[in-house]
Amino acid sequence: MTMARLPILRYPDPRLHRKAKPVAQVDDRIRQLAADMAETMYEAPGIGLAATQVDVHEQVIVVDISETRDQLMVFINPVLLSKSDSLSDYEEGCLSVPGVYDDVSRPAVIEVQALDLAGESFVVRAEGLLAVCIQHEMDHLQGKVFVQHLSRLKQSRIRAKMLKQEKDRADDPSGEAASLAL
Ligand code: QAP
Ligand code: CO
Repeated sequence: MTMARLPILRYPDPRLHRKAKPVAQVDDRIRQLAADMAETMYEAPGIGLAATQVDVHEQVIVVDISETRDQLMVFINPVLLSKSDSLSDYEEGCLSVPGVYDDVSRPAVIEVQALDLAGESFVVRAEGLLAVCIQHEMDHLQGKVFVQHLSRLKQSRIRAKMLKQEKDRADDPSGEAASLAL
């Protein structure tokens, strides 16, 4: 299977707010999507990516929080079975919001059921960074970006920062020349 890097949507792209549909069948098309998403995540580099971020509105998530970058987890049609009452804060970031990091409070422990690449159901209990990452990526499938957990003031500052970044990239002729030279 040959893998490809996919373009990542950047906040405030309205397509990040679309709600993903369940995968009807775990077939080669979905396995290819997951492989391409993994390639895109590893190259970024990142620890999690949702299909929504590559403009595919189906319920697929890839996660790898290992230091060695060889513990890929794929969640298809993930469902939250349970969440702890206790919350925990973590400074999150997102490949769709580059350069922005802020604390988000979420349930500390979760239980998630999903399908794997063979279409088999599995359940995972997660805590710590894995719990944060799975919840962050499941939010993407609902059309929610982590900045939406922050205050309206912070959201409008982040939006302005991202729009300026986008403008600066468009105005930069060297970036253009560099990509044309490839
Ligand atoms: C979600 O995020 C996450 O701003 C995955 O310049 C993040 O992989 C879950 C990244 C934190 C739990 C904790 C962000 C890369 C990667 C950036 C990512 C950047 C380069 C984010
Ligand atoms: Co994200």
